[in-house]
Amino acid sequence: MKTVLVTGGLGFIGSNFIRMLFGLARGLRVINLDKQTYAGNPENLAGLEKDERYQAVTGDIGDEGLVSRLLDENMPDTVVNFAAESHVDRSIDGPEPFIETNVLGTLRLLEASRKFFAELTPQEKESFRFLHVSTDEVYGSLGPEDPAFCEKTPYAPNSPYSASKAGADHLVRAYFHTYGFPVLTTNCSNNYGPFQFPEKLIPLMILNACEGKNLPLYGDGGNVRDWLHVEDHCSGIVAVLEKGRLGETYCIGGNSEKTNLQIVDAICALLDEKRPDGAPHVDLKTFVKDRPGHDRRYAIDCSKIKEEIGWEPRYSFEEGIAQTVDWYLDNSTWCENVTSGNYQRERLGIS
Ligand code: NAD
Ligand code: TDX
Repeated sequence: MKTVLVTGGLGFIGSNFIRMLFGLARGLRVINLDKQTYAGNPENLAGLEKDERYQAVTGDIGDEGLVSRLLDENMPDTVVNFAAESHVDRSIDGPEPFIETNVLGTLRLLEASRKFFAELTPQEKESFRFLHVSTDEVYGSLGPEDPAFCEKTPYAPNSPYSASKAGADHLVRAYFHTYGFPVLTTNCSNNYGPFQFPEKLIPLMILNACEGKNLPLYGDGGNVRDWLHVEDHCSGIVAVLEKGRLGETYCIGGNSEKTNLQIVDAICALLDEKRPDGAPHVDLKTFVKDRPGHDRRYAIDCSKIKEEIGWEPRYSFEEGIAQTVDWYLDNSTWCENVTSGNYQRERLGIS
């Protein structure tokens, strides 16, 4: 990798990925195309603005003209697509932006990239990669005794979010089979770690608990997710870019299945120790109305990426959650700017 076009790099995973890339290779250039939706936070990459290896572009992956111009001007050898509407609850309230960005946006990004690829020299074609970042949610929901999802599991998306990601995955697959466009797809489990927007379970619970607010558990709190530390996810993506077989998909998981109750209990226990507040934090747990169509269990079998590529997660859940709680406690300015909406002031032109 020499020049990488990253999309959605101001979000949670994309920003962690860009920081990891710069840590891996000094000579690398990164162009970050991000629409700066509510989830795109320039503070996630604070300090990089003046780095000449980094260029931030505000724009939409669905703007094919803009994507074509960025490709022609920068001649990347790698495109990594993180850009998406990513929150299941928002997709239930309003599915359309999910189709716009996740399906149509991905299509236009693919189309611009395919046309760019067609004009490359044979040598440039050899090293070009388009990696699409997807989710385990496309496989639907598991029963308690079912084997974990793997690359052969049939698609069965249950939410507008997962349906839109499934649509994008199918387009990516079709571009390989129809046009010979060099794609790779990764389907990962629930990420957690630094810089995650506090609409998602783990940061929401940490910040609510710190403020003495209720910790809302949907349904009976027994839904299971397979938690993957974001650094492990990003190292998995790098490994797939380096060693993955074109046209293949790779499942990336954390080998850490937990119920939502176990997650909240773990966070509360850590906060009792690090931020004692009189009463135990678990007293804030509240059971609320369930999410419609709430998938019961996700789990990933990562044998393929382990056997073919040699990747496996490094973080245990206990290590990862302690590091994550510490990060939120140590980064109160980032947290305040996110919860107050201040991180959007510049974009919205508010002085
Ligand atoms: P995020 O919501 O934190 O960030 C998404 C980013 O994409 C934001 O910076 C946003 O501004 C940008 N964006 C949105 N629409 C855009 C558009 N039309 N054009 C350009 N940029 C746009 O998401 P995340 O949690 O970092 O997830 C990144 C990717 O990983 C997504 O594709 C998501 O589906 C996938 N994924 C996430 C998880 C998870 O647990 N967070 C798990 C599996 C897969
Ligand atoms: O307040 C809450 N209470 C609660 O019980 C929230 C926000 C969530 N939950 C539950 C719902 C899920 O069972 O916690 C679990 C995790 O919820 P989210 O953090 O919203 O994640 P999930 O719906 O599992 O989807 C995430 O992982 C897969 C990401 O948001 C997706 O982008 C990714 O594809």
